[in-house]
Amino acid sequence: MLSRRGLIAGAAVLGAGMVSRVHAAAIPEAPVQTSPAMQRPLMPPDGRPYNPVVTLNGWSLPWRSKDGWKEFHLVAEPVVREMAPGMRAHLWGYNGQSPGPTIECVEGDRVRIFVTNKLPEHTTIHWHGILLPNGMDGVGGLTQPQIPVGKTFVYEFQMKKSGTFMYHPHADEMVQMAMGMMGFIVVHPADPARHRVDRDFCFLLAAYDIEPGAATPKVATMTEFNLWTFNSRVFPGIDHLPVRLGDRVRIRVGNLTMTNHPIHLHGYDFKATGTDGGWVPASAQWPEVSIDLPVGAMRAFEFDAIYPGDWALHCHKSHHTMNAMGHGVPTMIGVDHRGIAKRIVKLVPNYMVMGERGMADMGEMEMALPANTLPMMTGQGPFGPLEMGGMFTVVKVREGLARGDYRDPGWYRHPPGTVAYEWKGPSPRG
Ligand SMILES: [Cu+2]
Repeated sequence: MLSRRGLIAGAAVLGAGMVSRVHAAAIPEAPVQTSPAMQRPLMPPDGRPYNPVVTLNGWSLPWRSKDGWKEFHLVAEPVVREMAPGMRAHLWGYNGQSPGPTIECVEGDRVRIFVTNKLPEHTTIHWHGILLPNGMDGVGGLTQPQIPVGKTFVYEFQMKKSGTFMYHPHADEMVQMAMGMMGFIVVHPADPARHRVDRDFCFLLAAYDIEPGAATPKVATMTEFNLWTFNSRVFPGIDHLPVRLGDRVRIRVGNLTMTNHPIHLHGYDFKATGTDGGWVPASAQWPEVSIDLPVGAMRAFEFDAIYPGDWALHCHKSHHTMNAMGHGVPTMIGVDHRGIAKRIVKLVPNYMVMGERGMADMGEMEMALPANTLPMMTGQGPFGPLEMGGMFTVVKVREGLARGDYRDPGWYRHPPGTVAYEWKGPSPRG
């Protein structure tokens, strides 16, 4: 059994040596998720009740209750993440996925998190936004020794307040975060009636630089990323958000990229109700239709889903709704380059000229791409190509969905006479 002194001393003392010698049998198993599909919300099997969140293209980590503690086990390791059908990235993550599983618990819970390092280098975990003892803060070299390769460290703290937080390494950060190491933490209110919503979604923003045809991110990239992701997925691989008409909806977003992302929801106005600092009092909430996610921050926003339809949810930086190959393409709008193209094709048989009328053609073009590469603009909607990529998905508000049903309800069927239509009268002059 853990001594009282061991409990207090925490990570530094409960190094891998002690854990493996004394507590080997006590380490909870580390569940692994191999599918990038959204898993059903994890209803708490024990402990105090709460309304679980849904992680886009992700899952929540099961725990074990032991002597008044909730015990979780994270394994830092290389993973293969499908970013969208047709492209797999070689990332680093936790328990089989990047991002790692969402950790859910309740305000007041005492949590013990075992962290096993199966990476090729040392790591730590920092618990972003959580109020905890200094020695549990996870800053390698500052508050604890690094977790060596092959070792397990233990973090123990009590969740002082509810809210939206995240975890990520504080060791060789540039590399480890560029490789996808991050995860979500949701601490539910002790009273489940407080801040209650019907559907509670969460995802992290992450950016990668993976050359077309390659699978491993370039870790030294600072600004020129080419894959802008929700939970390490890009459109059209990002889960849609199925919502029952009338539901109160919360969307929690965290930003672990190196730039800001104005996340825009169509069809609704909403209010920011939380940050990683805590809940925003009602008197301080104002209406928005876009919410800017600063670097290293979380935002939660809420709305009543009273308008049925398929409503786009995306980053408003237009380069962030494209996939790789979007850069280095000259602007050719208005340039008649047919003559030039003919001459180039004689020299370079597969040369393709594009962009004379804008770049929308690319959305429907079947271009030859290197293996393991997604088109820059892609996706099919009920009316044709969507011409999107990157940070784009759809909130699907529908009548008659069952509570807790997160299956894709298909495309919205617009009532007759409610879709923009072609003018069939006389042509305008000019
Ligand atoms: Cu963005």
